[in-house]
Amino acid sequence: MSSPTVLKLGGSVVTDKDAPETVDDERLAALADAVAGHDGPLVVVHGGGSFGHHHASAHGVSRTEGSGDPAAARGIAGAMEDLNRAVVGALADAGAPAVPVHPFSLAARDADGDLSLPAGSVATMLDEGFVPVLHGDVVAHAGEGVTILSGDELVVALAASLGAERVGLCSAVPGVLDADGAVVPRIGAFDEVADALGGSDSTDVTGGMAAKVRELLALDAPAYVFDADAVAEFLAGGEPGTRID
Ligand code: IP8
Repeated sequence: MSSPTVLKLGGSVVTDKDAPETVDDERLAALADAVAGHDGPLVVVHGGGSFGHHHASAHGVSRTEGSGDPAAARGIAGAMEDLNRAVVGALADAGAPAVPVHPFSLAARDADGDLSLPAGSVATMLDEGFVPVLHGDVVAHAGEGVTILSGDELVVALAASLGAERVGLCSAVPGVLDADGAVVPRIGAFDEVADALGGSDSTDVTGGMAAKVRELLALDAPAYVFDADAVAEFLAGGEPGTRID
């Protein structure tokens, strides 16, 4: 298999984040057209948006706070399956050979929180010409029941194990922004953006981007952060938004 491209569609891009369990059909259809036009092996990962996050907070489950309640696991996993069905359906309607992959059935975390994600099934799907579509999910976590597995963690794990050629993160922002709100074109080391992203110890909102940049810097493949308008450019081999490598 030649090296695949890994593309994440952020939850805020494919859903209406303000309305529980609502797909942004128009935006999703436009993204699906861009994906269907791609030539070459491609893995798609999507986030939770107004599907997963709503159920995760209702059940008090996060990346570190687990739950042993099977109803919590079913509720979160079920909502994400619903969103995945919508994303796979839109990609199929646009002509992409998309197939669903549910990470809850594949992955696990050990007691230290480290993720194992066997990627053999995804690699074989790629060899067979499919576009596997994974999503943020719950994951069985030793000693915690289930915790949340984010789409970003999946992207990093898959890019490493599949030897990805390029990684794209499509989110609500046009790139990693500096303190003045301008897109940083290229990041080669965390120090270059530590101030703008709130340093290495911050958590939550800014910590999200800081943690993402750190993880993407650790990959062999170049990663790009861009918004929905730039997906076609990225898939055509262009360099939109922020390049991280
Ligand atoms: O939106 C979270 O994935 P993310 C998935 O990529 C759930 O952080 C289930 C909340």
